[in-house]
Amino acid sequence: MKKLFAAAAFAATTASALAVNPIVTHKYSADPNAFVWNDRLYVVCSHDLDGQKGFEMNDYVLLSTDDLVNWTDHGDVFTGGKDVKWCWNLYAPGAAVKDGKVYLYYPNSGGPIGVAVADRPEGPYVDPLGKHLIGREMPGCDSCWVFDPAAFVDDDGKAYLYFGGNGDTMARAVRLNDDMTSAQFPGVMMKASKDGKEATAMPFFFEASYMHKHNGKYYFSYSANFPDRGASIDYAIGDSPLGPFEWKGAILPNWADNSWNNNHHSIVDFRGKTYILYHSRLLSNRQGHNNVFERSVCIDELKYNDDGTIVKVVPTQEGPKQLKPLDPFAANRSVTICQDEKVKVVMADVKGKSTSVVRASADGAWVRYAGFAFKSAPRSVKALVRAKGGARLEVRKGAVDGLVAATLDIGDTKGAFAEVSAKVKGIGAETCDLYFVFTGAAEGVEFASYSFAR
Ligand code: FUB
Repeated sequence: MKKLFAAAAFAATTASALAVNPIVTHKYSADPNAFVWNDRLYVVCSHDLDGQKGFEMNDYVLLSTDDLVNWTDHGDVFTGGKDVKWCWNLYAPGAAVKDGKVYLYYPNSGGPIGVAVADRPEGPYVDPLGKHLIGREMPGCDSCWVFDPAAFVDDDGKAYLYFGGNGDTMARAVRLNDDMTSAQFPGVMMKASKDGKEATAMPFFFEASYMHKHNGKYYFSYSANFPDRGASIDYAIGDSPLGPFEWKGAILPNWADNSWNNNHHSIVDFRGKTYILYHSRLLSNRQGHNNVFERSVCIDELKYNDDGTIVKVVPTQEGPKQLKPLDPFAANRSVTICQDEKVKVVMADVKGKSTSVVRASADGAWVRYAGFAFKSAPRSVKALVRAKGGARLEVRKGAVDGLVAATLDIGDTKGAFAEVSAKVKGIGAETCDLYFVFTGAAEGVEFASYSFAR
């Protein structure tokens, strides 16, 4: 009996300590560009396709979080050929928030770069120019690759766009005008001194430009080349957004799970701490694919030394600590997920509104929600679901094979979303993770939201 109890307790602890990197496990995501909107952290990412054999991406995925552990998948928010007519092959995006609007900068693969505007991170995004904003033909923009745009808005409101790739003389920047949709030319070449020598180029620069500010200093970071630096994320510090800069080495050396893969990052302050988001092959490796084109976004904390240099980041599978618990009694979206298996997130019409929902179509498919704070014991749980042919949804505590706290029987909902509910047993006033496990879901269940009641 003692042994059984110990095993259960162990299962519960390991369950909550399970990896939260990568931040999304039901799809591949890359090139994370993070920004804060209404005190929530958003990340717009390239959307690597399952099994892709090159960079075939055609849309951007939007993820967001309030606690750094459970991430909302808002679905694809910007699609080449649809939201923008002249651009199909979407490589790394850059986003910026200014005066209550979100500006999205996007390259058509290796260039040129366009801009789209929205009133909120989820879009819809409108391409106001109908053509590119930055091209190689523009003065001072003669980079080999006019891509990987990163927008930076300084404290004085002045904005800049960084871009370029494929060589240490290829990093470029332009000033953006106040409208954020036009730029001032000529562009300038980004340079940094190294070992006290005069700055003639950006040492080892390859791609993935990024700019952030800390304590009045400007940090230009980028993915360095493969032969010299193994695609590590390097950085240089300066006193102004356009330099001069001094090269400081690696922020994030490439790690074993991402060896021989490219990398792309962004750095963001959120609720008093700084985080770096980057991609890696971690998920593809776990699945045994080891596909360099199946990348996944990860997050870790970034710290500074007293002299302003950055403490090298050691990538983790655990990621940062959860900032706040989930409220089980609130109306929770099914797509705010810590981890999952055998599910997809798809768009569905839920009560007249197109929204992202979880779709399970395999037996044993599950979704993990981490860190609920039950202030009192729940008596029931309800979920909004749509199913063909019926299925069962078990709510399990602490682990995928943990205690069954509730079983929701889902009948055929005849094409519409319908509410199902069940009694809850075995959850007290406590903090725990919950796993929603689907059985008999072969014909497909869509799951939109849930909440507990006392
Ligand atoms: O995702 C396609 C390309 O790979 C990006 O534009 C580069 O930064 C690299 O991450």
